Amino acid sequence: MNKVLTLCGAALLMVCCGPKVNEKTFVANGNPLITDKFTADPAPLVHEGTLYLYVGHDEYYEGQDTAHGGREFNITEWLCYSTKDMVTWTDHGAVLCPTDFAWAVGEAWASQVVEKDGKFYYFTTVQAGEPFVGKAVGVAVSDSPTGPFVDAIGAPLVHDKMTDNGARGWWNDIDPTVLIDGDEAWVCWGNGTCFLAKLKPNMTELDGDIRVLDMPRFVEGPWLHKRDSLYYLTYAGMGYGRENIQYATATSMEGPWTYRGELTGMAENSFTIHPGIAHFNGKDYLFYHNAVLTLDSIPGAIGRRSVCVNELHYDDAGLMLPVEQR
Ligand code: FUB
Repeated sequence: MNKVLTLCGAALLMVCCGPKVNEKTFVANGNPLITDKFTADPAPLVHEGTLYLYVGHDEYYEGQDTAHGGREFNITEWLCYSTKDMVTWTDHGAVLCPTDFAWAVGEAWASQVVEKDGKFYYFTTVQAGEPFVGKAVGVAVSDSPTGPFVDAIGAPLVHDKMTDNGARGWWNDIDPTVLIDGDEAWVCWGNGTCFLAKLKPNMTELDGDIRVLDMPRFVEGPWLHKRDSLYYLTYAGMGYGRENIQYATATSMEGPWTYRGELTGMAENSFTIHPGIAHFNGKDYLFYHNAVLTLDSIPGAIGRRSVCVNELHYDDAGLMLPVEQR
């Protein structure tokens, strides 16, 4: 009996980030959208009349303000929120943690969740241990948008040895975005270099070569979406000492891509910015983050950001109009 109880306890401990029983609701009151936690790297998913929003939980630690080289970020769980009207939101808590990947050794960076054939695939950035080393792209899967998610592969989908060690080296394999386009699925990611590959129908293997897209001033945080027959690649580009959001369009995922310039200015008080785009209830939205929130007297900073959302508009030619952050 004791042995059974011990095993159950161990199993519960191993499920770090399952669905929570104590889901809370809150009413959005402008930006930042989430005001009881620092949050970053928003990734919306619209599914059956609900918008799910996945974010990284930026957590404060002592010494953070003098850290650098990626250590200024401390994200040990990914959170999920949902809404049916962009006003009332449900906080589902942490739905995935890096500890849910046996090969991970550290924290969590940006992600995107997509749905295919009733399964939800969480493409995310994980710090990998030996033999992979460096930031890697992992995939977790669930039957529900709020988890529990489990590692779908048992190893990274993309790791450092699979891509050129160009700009940023060990952390160029971050920030996956996935577009499902009919029978095809594409994954794009990168820091310093913008990588693109096809996914096999199982969503857990690359199909063919990894390509490099030449995106002007590309830094990180790509986001793929399609509207009518136009493809959009929106990303955090280098602005004027800090990142802003820029984008390119193409009439085919095979390219060529046409650079369309800046979509936003730089985020207030934040070196980084990170786009997430969704069409929901007849409107278009751009999610991003800044760092204006102060929590328990701890001010926002590079690793203590806040997710925001503003409406997005297109012109008659399908180009996205500049978004004012407010
Ligand atoms: O949140 C950590 C990193 O900061 C993300 O992976 C980047 O996109 C940037 O927002």
